[in-house]
Amino acid sequence: MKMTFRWYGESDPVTLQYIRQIPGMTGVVSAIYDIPVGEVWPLEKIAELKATVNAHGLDLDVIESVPVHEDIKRGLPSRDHLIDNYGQTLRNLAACGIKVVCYNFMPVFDWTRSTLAMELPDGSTTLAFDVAVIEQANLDNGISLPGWDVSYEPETLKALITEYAQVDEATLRERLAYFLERIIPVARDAGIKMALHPDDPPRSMFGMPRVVKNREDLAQVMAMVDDPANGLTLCSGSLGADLGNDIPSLVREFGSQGRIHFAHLRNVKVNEAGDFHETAHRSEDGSLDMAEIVKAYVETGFGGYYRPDHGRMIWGETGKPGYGLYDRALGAVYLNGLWEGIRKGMPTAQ
Ligand SMILES: [Mn+2]
Repeated sequence: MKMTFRWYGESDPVTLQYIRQIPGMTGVVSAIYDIPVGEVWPLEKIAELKATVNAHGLDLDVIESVPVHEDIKRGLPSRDHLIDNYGQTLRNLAACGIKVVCYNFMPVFDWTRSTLAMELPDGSTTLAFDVAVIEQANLDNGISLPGWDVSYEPETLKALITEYAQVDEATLRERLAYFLERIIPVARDAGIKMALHPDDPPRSMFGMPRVVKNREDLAQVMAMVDDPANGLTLCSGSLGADLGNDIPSLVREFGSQGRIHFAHLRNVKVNEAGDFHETAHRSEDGSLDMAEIVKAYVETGFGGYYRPDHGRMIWGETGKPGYGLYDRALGAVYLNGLWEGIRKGMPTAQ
């Protein structure tokens, strides 16, 4: 398996040089951020990004993410053209040597938190989700979410959420199937593995449907197009925000089928009500047993890409919430240790 780190491009305060200095780091996952969603990513821009990353001694094999245009999730007639564009983007990525594309199929918000800077007892800050705070926000008193305030005009957002609230899970699932039936053959022919990221958090909000939130959902998506190119980004922190999701068991089930192409590894502290906050990666700090998760990857012979996921803000660092350098680097080193310890304890495993 290959350890990677998310990098937000030239504007990211975490530089490629710093990332390369993290022990065991082989590459970054990144994206083209200045092309409007739905347009084809030009070959030259992808090649330029790849060359920049390679020049720092790192690989760029994984794209996170190529966003799915909202019209595809809304099932509008414009989706056919947008799916064609998505396919062309995949061909261009493949031409530049990209192997895996992460994406998600969440309506409107591709992650939701009630705060981006909850203070922990040690003075670090972290992203958190408080069910009551989210449920208080509704269309009548206005929905304003940290991290999303500038993404939509209030009226546009209200109309979009109202529309989705009429859509049931079965319908959203049909729209995902429509997308996959057209995109997976393109990905397969191009040599790209598609890796669907689960819903973050894995629950319905504001009456909108969610279809990638538990084992049953994942199995349904895999069956929509039964092809190894139709795979998963198994995000422990997203799925782990529902205590009913058994992450090691999901890794074993979908990993043994060769359907996990990208692993996000992070820990969350969750309570029975569904409130959670993100913690350091260590098992003792959160609700997930990270050693059991890594063990499941080792035992299923996982050979794909993985990365430490969000980190807290520590040591006075400022920057993009969840994506500072220090705590993610600590997470990477911790994961390296788990991986080495577990592998060496099992001489027959890869
Ligand atoms: Mn994730």
